[in-house]
Amino acid sequence: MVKAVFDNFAPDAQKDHFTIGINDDVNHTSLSWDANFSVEPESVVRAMFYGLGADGTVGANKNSIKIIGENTKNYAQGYFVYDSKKSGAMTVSHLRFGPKPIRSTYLISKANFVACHQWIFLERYDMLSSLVEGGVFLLNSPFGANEVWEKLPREVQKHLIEKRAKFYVIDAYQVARNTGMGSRMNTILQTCFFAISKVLPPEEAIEQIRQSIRYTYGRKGEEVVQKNLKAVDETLAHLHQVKVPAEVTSKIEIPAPFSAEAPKFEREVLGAIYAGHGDDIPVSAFPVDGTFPTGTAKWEKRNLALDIPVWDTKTCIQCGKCAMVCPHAVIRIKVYDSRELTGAPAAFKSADARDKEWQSKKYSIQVAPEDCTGCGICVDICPAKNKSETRLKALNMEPQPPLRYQENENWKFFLKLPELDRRDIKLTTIRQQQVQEPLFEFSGACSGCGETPYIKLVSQLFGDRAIVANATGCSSIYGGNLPTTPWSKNLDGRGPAWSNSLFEDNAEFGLGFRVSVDKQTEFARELVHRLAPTLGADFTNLLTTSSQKNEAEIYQQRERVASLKQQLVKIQSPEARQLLAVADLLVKKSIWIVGGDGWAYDIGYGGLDHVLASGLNVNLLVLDTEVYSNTGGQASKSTPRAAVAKFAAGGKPAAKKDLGLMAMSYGNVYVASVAMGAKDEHTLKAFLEAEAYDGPSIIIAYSHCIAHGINMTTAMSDQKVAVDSGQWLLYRYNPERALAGENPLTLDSRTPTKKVKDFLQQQTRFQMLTKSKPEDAKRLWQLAQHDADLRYKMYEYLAQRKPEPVPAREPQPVAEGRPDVKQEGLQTTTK
Ligand SMILES: Cc1ncc(C[n+]2csc(CCOP(=O)(O)OP(=O)(O)O)c2C)c(N)n1
Ligand code: SF4
Ligand code: SF4
Repeated sequence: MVKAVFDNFAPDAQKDHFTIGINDDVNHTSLSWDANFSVEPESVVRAMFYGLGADGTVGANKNSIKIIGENTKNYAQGYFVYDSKKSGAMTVSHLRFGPKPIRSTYLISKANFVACHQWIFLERYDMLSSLVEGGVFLLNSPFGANEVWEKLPREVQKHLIEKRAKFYVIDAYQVARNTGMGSRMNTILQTCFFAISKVLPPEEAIEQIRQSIRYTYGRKGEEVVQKNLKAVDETLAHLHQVKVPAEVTSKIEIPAPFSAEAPKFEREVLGAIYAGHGDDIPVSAFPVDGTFPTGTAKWEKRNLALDIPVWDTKTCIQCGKCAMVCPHAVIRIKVYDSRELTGAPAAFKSADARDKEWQSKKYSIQVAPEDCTGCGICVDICPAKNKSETRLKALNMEPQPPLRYQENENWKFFLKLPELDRRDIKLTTIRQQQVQEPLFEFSGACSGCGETPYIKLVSQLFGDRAIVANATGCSSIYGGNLPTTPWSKNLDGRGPAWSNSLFEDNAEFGLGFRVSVDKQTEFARELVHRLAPTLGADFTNLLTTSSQKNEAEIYQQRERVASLKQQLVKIQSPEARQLLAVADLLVKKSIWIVGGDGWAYDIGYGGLDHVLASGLNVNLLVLDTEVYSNTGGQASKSTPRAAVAKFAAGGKPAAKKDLGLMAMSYGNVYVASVAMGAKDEHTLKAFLEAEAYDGPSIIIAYSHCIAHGINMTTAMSDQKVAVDSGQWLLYRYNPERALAGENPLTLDSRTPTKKVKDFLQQQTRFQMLTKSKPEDAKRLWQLAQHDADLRYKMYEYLAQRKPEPVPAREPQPVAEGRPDVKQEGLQTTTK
């Protein structure tokens, strides 16, 4: 839990300036705010605002503090409480204003103003328990003043009646839509606060908001300013007081945080944390060894989407692209026998499977309506147009609320349909591969995140035998932030094992997994050999030498290991007991070392380089957002020239570091540079090759991010411009090809057909400079074009070079203390 504190923000009488104290990283469990503290002077306005991460609530409240602190005699204070999930989690702003210095160094527990900026919170949090008698409740509601009462949960009605609350509603989303603000409703609700609370005379407050809009959004252009001003003007006409009836009439109950179907630990511990009651859980309730169950994000129904995709079975060409790009693994595909449709809900959709190899099977695409974030990426990427109505595709966004319950039933039915046998799925085409079950689902990444589709792909392809080392960054936050994790398991209980060590040592951490797995595999093989007289020569041979290079062979090895374990329990010997403990290590494991560019290019680079040089069989995945995304967008060595980022406010003066080229210089490292939105089949091929390569592999994956200042809905298809302009290259460097006498480098990008500026002008991170420093922007944009031209020519040259004959592969350098690997070299490491 992180709190930023703006304490006692008020004019300093003597010096005529303002002081702000910012106190980050305050662990709120160390503070107490029990009832004794909550006796505060009546003259203090105590307001709590419940918002959604990145919906602008916190920003608007900081702005309100400034307005009050600068323009009234009041002192102002703010605490901002948010968990460390990515945007989309709840934020609570605690604001105090009063005529005297505010000494309350704790959160508000008795508020006289509570604002709920998201309707969905009503069924998740008991927000009104902190409202004092006669207090105000402001609700952003899709229902008007006349109909809202019946839509409230019983508990909320009860609070409003018992506390004799003044209740106001506004459909802020509607005002935002009408005024061209999209879904940004922060200034609208801020206006409501000033209008109701009267901390300032309303006209004066509104003038102050107007001024701060001009100041804050001026850089973004007059159009943005005008939209915000219009939103403020329209607000008061849509703000209505609701007459609170005398009786509770609602039949709607606030549901338990996690469904009753969830296991006990998930319900009682993780569910309680999710509901905000983590401080009440005794330490004894937590796992002693720090391991937590996986597959828990599925209980956390965030219900964020205003609109969700709806499938048109007739228009769909069954390409699988929607499932591939979905950042949250929310849209899924299954192929199954028609008899499975018995008992399907009436609204459940299916079509005949089109793929020749799936003749006579049924095909369904289904969305989890309460897990979808409404990002719209799947619809944007869908290539199938409805011929009779060209504005429509095979997927179209439609309002979620009327579909929620029906699609929930459909989702539950869909989950029960059997998965296709992994051995029967052709992995080289997306249309088939995307049928694989994702074992990374419903992550709390920002809506539309560009990193998560790559991780999901790893989980589909190798998840049932993967071990993941995760560097700190967005991927560790949405990957394993309490209380839940999106890393999950299949029906057989197999799924990735995941851990996060540090930002700076992740590559070494993952290398340790490899070394440890190899050692245990070696020990298991040794024990099998010792037991050969009992197990039989053929079985011993198969168990210890199977190459396990595809799903069918892995399946066979799992069968062998299962049979081995059955035999071992009957053998009374120390070897048998020891082998039982390590027998699972006879099945190939896939080691993934995952992190962002801040880790890979900068802070973890030394370790990453060491791991690449080790020759050991690991797969490094660099989620390249070209900034430190998790901490708010600081420049890394990956940041391209001309981009504005923190620590590069005047535009990054230097070119992006070529990490791929550096890795290639070893000669024995598999290197790929991919951009899923530009060429998805290429991404798939690179992931398969990297994992199959018996040595170190590194994939550098272009990942769009909210930090780029882009339209996230079209971000995947916009990746094409990055590649078409030469700003991002697609290539694969496969040392196996060198061994076969071919050039190891394949340049998969075609000669650029667009200019770099076509890419740069799509993104605020580049455009900002054209407004603030046009001359610098011009120079840096020219240099960026030059960078791209040079890079393309160099890679073209390298890829066209006649290959030099390569001598037979030498044993690779290995870490000391690894005699097993030293003897046998690269070939012997297991995956
Ligand atoms: C040694 C160290 N320095 C700084 C941090 C704070 N920190 C956590 S995540 C992060 C940014 C990660 O950026 P990146 O690796 O690019 O991953 P992204 O968030 O973009 O996915 C930073 C600076 C840390 N955890 N450890
Ligand atoms: S709208 Fe976004 S989250 Fe929802 S299914 Fe489509 S891609 Fe996934
Ligand atoms: S990479 Fe960007 S979009 Fe994805 S979770 Fe991080 S900040 Fe959000």
